[in-house]
Amino acid sequence: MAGEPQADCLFCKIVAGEVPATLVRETETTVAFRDINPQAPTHVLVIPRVHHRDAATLAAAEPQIAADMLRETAEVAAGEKLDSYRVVFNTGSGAGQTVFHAHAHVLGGRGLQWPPG
Ligand code: IU
Repeated sequence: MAGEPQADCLFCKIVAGEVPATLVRETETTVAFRDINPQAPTHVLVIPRVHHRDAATLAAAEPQIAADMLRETAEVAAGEKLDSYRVVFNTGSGAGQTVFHAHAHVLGGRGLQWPPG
């Protein structure tokens, strides 16, 4: 069921503490941790505790938690002392989404090109 933990979801396991992650921040509704394969000096993922396949699905089903996730990206950036940073929601495999639990990438600490690849 939407929102319920999924047994085969890596990020649900991180939320449950069953898979280790380097945590950066936690709130009642979100968890932020360092990406295992960082693409910038700061590369943190902010995820909702509830399971939805992507950020759009989360926003449609639980908009307050989507807002919490977005607010947390700014808290992460402030905590990392980033003046400039990028927030990315890869949505769908064609856009590079590989983990189908909603997440925001927070990237910073180097110059970022536009348009992205
Ligand atoms: P994507 O937008 O779905 O591609 O992002 C998934 C991210 O999860 C990706 O950047 C991976 O490096 C990251 N990740 C992780 O941090 N820890 C893991 O155990 C696995 C993936 I698998």
